[in-house]
Amino acid sequence: MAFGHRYTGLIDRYRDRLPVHDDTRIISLGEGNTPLIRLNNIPRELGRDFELYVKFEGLNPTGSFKDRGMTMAVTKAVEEGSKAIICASTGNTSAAAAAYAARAGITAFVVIPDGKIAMGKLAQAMMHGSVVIQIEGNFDDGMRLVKEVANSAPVTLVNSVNPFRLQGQKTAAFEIVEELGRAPDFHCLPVGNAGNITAHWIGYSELAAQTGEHVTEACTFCRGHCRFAGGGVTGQRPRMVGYQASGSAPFLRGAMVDDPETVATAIRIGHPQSWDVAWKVREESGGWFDECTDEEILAAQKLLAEKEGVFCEPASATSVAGALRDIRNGKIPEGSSVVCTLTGHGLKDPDTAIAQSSRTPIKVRAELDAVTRAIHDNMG
Ligand code: AN7
Repeated sequence: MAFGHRYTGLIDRYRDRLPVHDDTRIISLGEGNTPLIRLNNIPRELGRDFELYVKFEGLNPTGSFKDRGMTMAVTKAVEEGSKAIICASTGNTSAAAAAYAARAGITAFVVIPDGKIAMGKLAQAMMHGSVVIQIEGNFDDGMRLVKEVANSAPVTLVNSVNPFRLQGQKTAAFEIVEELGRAPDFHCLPVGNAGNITAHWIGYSELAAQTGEHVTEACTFCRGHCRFAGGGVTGQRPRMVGYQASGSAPFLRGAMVDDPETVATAIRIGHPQSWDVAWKVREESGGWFDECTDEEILAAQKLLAEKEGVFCEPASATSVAGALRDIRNGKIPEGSSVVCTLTGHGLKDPDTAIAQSSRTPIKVRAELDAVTRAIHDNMG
């Protein structure tokens, strides 16, 4: 990078591929440009030959991939003259909405399930000055309510049903292809509303359209926003694999789930908003959906933290839990390149992390011999 070039966020970087004008006032916190980390220790211990990367979206400004969509949604809301935004959330969308609203100088209303969002996310929504409405219900109840409210009240809905959200989120696929020089063979994501898996497919599809041959059927995945609207694609794209938590796995059940439950509260969602389109992603990409138990999810979270130094939140680890299982059972063949999205940072949910850590702090007297003994006893 040349000296004096400041990274100013993904809209600025990809403005030719996003629905903005030259004079659009961009609301950004420098989101995007997250690291694609190649895992070393976990693959070595597995003894299989494959390239496994994690795209660490927890390093976005508010600690999750939601910032990619929120910079677009809030930029467009402001452009359209909106003075307030609203969302339902399992926590990360509300954190992002609160931060970008603060940046824009507008009001954010966030509707969250009472007692079911991680502490860090609640702290963010409160600290950024959003109006936090806790409902005695789950995310799906909140979603139903905000959709109705947004019909009558002067507020812009910024959940992923807002098409600008997915436009922002598709840029993660651009970054991956730029770094690898090609699309990976498999891309694994945790799935809640299935917005992010859809957004990635839009991104990969747009890139493939640039390099591949256009086919005649319409592109399902641009919703009229991409430059390639009206032309499908045949260029190289990954197989998209979506993993859900077993207690919240409508894509596995083939039907909505009314009482979703999982330790991975971010994906405690039973009525996905991108239901139809996500089935199309699976079909077009030749991918699949699968589920992981809470135990598998937490084990993967811990494995990443202990073996690779990467601390993601439980929901994010679902992608790695599922991918490792499918690498072991050969569904993902040896020699493949695999990208797993780590959607949010581990600091979001300190309670769950502390509860499942292998090591608890050792309490000793504040004296040299006590500290020395603690070191001796715990060497190696
Ligand atoms: C860490 O914040 O839906 O399949 O309200 O926070 O695009 O829904 C969060 C979702 C994965 C699932 N990982 O993404 C919300 C919300 C994390 C998340 C997902 C979420 P989608």
